[in-house]
Amino acid sequence: MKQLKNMLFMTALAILGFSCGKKQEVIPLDKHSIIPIPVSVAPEAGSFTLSSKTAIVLSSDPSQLEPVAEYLKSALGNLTGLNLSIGQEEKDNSIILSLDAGASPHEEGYSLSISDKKILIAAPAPEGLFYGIQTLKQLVPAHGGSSKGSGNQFLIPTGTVQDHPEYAYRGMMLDVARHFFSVEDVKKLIDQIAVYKINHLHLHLSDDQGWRIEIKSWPLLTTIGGANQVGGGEGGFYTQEDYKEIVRYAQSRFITIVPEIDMPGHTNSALNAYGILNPGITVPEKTAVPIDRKALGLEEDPKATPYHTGIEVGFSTFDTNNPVTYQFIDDVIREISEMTPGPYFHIGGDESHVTAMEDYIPFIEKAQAIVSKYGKKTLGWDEVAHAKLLPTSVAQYWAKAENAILAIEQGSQVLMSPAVKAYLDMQYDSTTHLGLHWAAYIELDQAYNWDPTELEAQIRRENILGVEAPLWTETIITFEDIEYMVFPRLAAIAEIAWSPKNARNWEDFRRRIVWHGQRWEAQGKNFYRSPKVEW
Ligand code: TNX
Repeated sequence: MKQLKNMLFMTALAILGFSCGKKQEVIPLDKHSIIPIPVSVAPEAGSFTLSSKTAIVLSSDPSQLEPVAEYLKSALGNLTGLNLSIGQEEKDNSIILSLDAGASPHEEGYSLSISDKKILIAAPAPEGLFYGIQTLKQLVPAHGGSSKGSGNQFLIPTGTVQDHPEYAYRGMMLDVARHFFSVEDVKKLIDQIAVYKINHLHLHLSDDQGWRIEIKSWPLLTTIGGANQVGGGEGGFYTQEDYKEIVRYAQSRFITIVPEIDMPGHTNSALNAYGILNPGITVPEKTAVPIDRKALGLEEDPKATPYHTGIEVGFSTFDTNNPVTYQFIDDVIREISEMTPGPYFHIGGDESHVTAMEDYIPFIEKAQAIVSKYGKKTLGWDEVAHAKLLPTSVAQYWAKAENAILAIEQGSQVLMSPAVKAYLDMQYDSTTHLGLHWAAYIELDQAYNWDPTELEAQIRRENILGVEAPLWTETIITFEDIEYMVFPRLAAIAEIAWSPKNARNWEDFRRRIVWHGQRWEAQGKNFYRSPKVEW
């Protein structure tokens, strides 16, 4: 009923807008629904008219500005149906993009100034312009899809926004190992999370059930190790070309790909392919499926393990005492690092329950040294803090605060992903048809109402690199499943990562998210209508 009323109201508004042209209602800038909430917003009385006459103007080095200008053009086109021109000549009714070192003291910051005659987005670097564009998109009164405008006029409130992120690392993780997701799905997700100024996408590329990235020097990893998933089935993998395509696409949205190869545990898919890496582990009998190597024209490999089609964890490990294991991880880390422009390589390191601690520690230290050798910094789940970490290494806090504190005592920073708050695979409540609940049920208010600096006295602001929300995919099969678990919670986590603590407020977030729900609905996104929100 409420939805019907809303629809009638919106239709009435739209008719009013179309027939009266300029008399459309403008929501003033201080009543905005911007997520993540900006550092400062100063409204003015008035509006800018976005129409087919609006031009996008590049006011500094066009080679640096063109890609963001093209993004802006296509984003505004999708929302409104307008086809804006891009040029270098400034006139009335322009959206000006300007690289300007003075626009913000922060390297990722931006300023957005909207007057009756022009919109100026200025930033010291292209990523700042991109973030300014995300903010501007949220001020456009059209949602795309069925709520696209029809070549008319769109009024944007005047005023200024000054903004920059709280944390340098604002991330999401997608587990493509339990279930595989196509390059197209990953690109769609990249577009959706870029809206919320997320700048890292961590890909969990290997686990017991599947190996998802081509390694040229160990080809069976994908032909054998990639051909399985939770529940059994064909699995899948990225060729190196696919991976490079994902990296390039992410770069165009100012998102850094963080590749993870989980080790020494969570490695059954590598042991499916190469028995030589196996110290003698087996797969839980209930979920083991034998592999027919003959059918693939391969020799028998008695030490190779069967597929694991279940979701139990902690039973697998590499043979940490065999030199071949280190040749193997050297090749894997080298090949992936060569394709990865970002600074991090994630070595996993979680839940290695069958690796003795005296084997685990030197293994992590050797893996860390190989990551350094290939020019990357090590990221690892919080257990890696048992080893001697380099100061450049980062521990990802998911389970144990004492591990995070161990890392901090060694001079490392931590990435905050507390499972009880930030895990996107946790059910919203006991009725959620997807997800797990071993850590908690996480409703939208619980995903929002926490701060990384308030969990433990010893984890202080300066120890925190940023925040990441992981999506494990034991129960997640389709892209619609991803959307359901990610939205709206990722918007909450993104605000924790971007916005200053004192600007955040649940009641206000709860109001602002409604507008996002309308846009998601117009775009056909399968999001969770949390009962905590009056959608
Ligand atoms: C724990 S979180 C895991 C994953 C599972 C996840 C399910 C972490 C570092 N390890 O292997 O997928 O729980 O919620």
